[in-house]
Amino acid sequence: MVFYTMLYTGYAQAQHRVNPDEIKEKMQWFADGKLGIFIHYGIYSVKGIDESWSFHNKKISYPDYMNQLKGFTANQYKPDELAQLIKESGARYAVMTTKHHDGVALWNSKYGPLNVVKKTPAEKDLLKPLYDALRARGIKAGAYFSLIDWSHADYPGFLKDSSRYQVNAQPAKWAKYLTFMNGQLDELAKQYKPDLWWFDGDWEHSADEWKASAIRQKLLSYNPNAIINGRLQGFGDYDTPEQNFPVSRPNYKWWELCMTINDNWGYQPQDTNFKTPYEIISIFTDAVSYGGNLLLDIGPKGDGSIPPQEVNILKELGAWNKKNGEGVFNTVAGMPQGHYYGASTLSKDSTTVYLFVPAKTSAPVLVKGLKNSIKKITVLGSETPLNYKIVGKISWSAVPGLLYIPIPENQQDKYMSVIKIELNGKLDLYRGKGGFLTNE
Ligand code: JFZ
Repeated sequence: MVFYTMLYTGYAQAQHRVNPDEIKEKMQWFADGKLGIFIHYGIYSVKGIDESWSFHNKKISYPDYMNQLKGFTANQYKPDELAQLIKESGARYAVMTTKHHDGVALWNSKYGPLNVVKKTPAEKDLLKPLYDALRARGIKAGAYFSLIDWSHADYPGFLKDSSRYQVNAQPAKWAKYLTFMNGQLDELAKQYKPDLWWFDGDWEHSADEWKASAIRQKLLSYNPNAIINGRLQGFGDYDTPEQNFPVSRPNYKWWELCMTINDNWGYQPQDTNFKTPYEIISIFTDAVSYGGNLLLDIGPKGDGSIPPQEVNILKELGAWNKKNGEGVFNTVAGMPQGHYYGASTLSKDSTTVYLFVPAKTSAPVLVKGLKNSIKKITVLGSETPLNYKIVGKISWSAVPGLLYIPIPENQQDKYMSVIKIELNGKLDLYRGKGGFLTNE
């Protein structure tokens, strides 16, 4: 069992109450999986406005926001096709919004009337068929769940400048909310058995107020192998540096960058600021080289169809993964900075280094401080061994020479080439400051 009382100060907020040694086994698929697809689907896609925040921030009135219920048909929602697209992208897991801060549940919750089965023309459970379709393809199924429910009469928060009550003034009301919320979590746990819980909105209340420890314990009692993200006030298993790309390698053992494919989480027709496949691949490989995952978000339209630009990006990413995935999936974080000016990963047994080289390059790639002798160098997608040159090796010094690898143009990937360096033995790096007398 995981224990909660001890503070692991070396770890980030997200998992500072969880001992990483005790969750190692259940985290393995996540560590190996590297790529997840995040789906923000909800009534906000009808008008194409900010998910929940649009009424909270008073860009639209609450009644007008809720009017979107009437237009939410989901009549082009095709879970099998969506799961197939996710499979094609190369992703190993998917996280679906089961309920956003607006409180609209995407399943027929018996707790409260606000769900798409009871309140929208969609009149169907959107979760079950998607989770089934994902699992049929070996993709892990995750549930995004907002702890915040700005629509619920027993929830304190509502609009940005008005709330219903204060928790300490009305503890019984807050207890009622927690009963409701936990009821929904029980339903999700029993009916859909998520492999991963992606909580959101923990910032509105403390761990004590949420009873975060009890939530964690409860969910793990349903499924001890469920993974919990880092937004449960310290009771999660991994960290989520949202949108912000880390420049130095995060300390925590497991982390995931969640990122929109354009500028918004949900569908917004005016937002055509899509990231290019190259940008996404470079961000993805950079995250992986730092030991992290990418959770790439898409936003289906109100009718459930996926915008064609998003389909295209996922397919391009998938084609790249198909050719180059060996350097990404089931690998571990790459060499520390200073050896190669770019992203790298290692095979689990650390006898192979993968270098990520942006296309197109005419200059040879440089690796510094590699003590191992080299067995073979190839570009993923080709069997032909590459020539390489060791420069500046002084025969009587322990300091390794510089490895230069020219990449033939006809073997370069259109987005990002992956250079596979097979070593004799496990990776052994010279980390010294130069000089010729010592190894230091
Ligand atoms: C939250 C949601 O409010 C948002 O609508 C979306 O669902 C996203 C995935 O998560 O937004 C956040 C949450 C955390 C931070 C910023 C926005 N944060 O930690 O900086």
